[in-house]
Amino acid sequence: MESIGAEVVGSVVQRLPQWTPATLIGSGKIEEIKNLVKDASANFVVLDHHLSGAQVRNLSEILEVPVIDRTQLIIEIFARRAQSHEGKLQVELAQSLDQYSRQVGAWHGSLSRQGGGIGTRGLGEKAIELDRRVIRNRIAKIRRELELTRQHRSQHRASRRRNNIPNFALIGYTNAGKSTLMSQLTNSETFAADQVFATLDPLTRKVFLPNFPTAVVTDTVGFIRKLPTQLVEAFKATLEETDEADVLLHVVDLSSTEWQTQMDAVNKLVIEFGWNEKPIIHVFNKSDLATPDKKFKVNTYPRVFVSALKHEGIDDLKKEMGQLLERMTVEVELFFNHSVSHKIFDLSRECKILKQEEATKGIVCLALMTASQKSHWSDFISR
Ligand SMILES: Nc1nc2c(ncn2[C@@H]2O[C@H](COP(=O)(O)OP(=O)(O)OP(=O)(O)O)[C@@H](O)[C@H]2O)c(=O)[nH]1
Ligand SMILES: [Mg+2]
Repeated sequence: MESIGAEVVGSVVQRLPQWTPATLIGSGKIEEIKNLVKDASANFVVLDHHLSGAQVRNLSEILEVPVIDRTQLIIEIFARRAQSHEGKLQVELAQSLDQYSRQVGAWHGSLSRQGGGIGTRGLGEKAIELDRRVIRNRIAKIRRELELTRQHRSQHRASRRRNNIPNFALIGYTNAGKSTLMSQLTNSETFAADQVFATLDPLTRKVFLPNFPTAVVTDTVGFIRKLPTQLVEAFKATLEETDEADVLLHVVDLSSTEWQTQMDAVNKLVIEFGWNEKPIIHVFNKSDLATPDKKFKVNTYPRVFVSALKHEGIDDLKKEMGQLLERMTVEVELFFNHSVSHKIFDLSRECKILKQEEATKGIVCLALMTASQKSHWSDFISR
């Protein structure tokens, strides 16, 4: 809540054995919340559950303050963080998709209120139909615009791919310390802040690893439990960047009391996005704050304990990253005619050259290559 500059003045919990269609929660609970709102002079109420458009309206009417649900709160946070044109477009798409789904709810709501089915279409419904068309058009327009920025991005990606530089993607629960770790790994300034979703745009930088020529690291948007589907679609571009990654660095905030739940939430999303085939290094961060006993509870490998803030364990992490890439490579022999010997310079920037020898008509190189590097250099591979 602090993320939108709000302060929590009270909270109530209700387990729902059954729900009330018009308001989700029962009238007793509503009364309790209403008193709480009055006592604390609260400005608005957030429900950690999905609400239909009709439920939002009904609850706001009864409680006499604006009511938002979990999805709207998260989109609101995203909206406040979005900096770039693309980030703003993504938020706009999420908002429109959310609005659209609520309109669908409103339509069903109005139908049930009229007590009718087919053949009882009222005036209100026509207005809603019009609204829906406007939103649908807007969604289509934003999608087109986003598609353009995506194409632009994939061209960038293609040029990076031309170099075949191995790519690590930082993933993890929001606020785990991905951006802080990114700047420690790449000796750069990356925007890190103690707020959820500080990073909305993917960002890629070079990292220097022991035993490996070049690799890049991409910082991404943080994950959360029950990620609203509207946001998954809207932030697809960010996720696509991770799609391309050779290795994932799953950053976990070990100091959080929720670290296991957060880790599970991220693991679930990794499976949902189909990234579970990728090698993953688990990075347990904020070890400066974590109690020592927590380390013993960690039984995930490969793993590294670090404190991005205090620059502890960063070299261990780099070593692990380098070793993993090495394990992903095989020895390949390449032959370069004298006329193309300048290519060896490009090769040396991408992979480790173990041996280089003059032959009569050219130069023979022995290099360590990843699968994608092998396919890129296939013309020169002699064995
Ligand atoms: N004590 C401590 N704090 C850390 C450490 N690493 C990061 N932080 C703090 O944790 C907060 C979140 O860090 P970020 O790097 O912005 O986290 P993030 O994962 O990029 O967050 P999102 O972009 O919002 O997903 C910041 O206040 C950091 O200073 C650490 O090792 N120890
Ligand atoms: Mg970040």
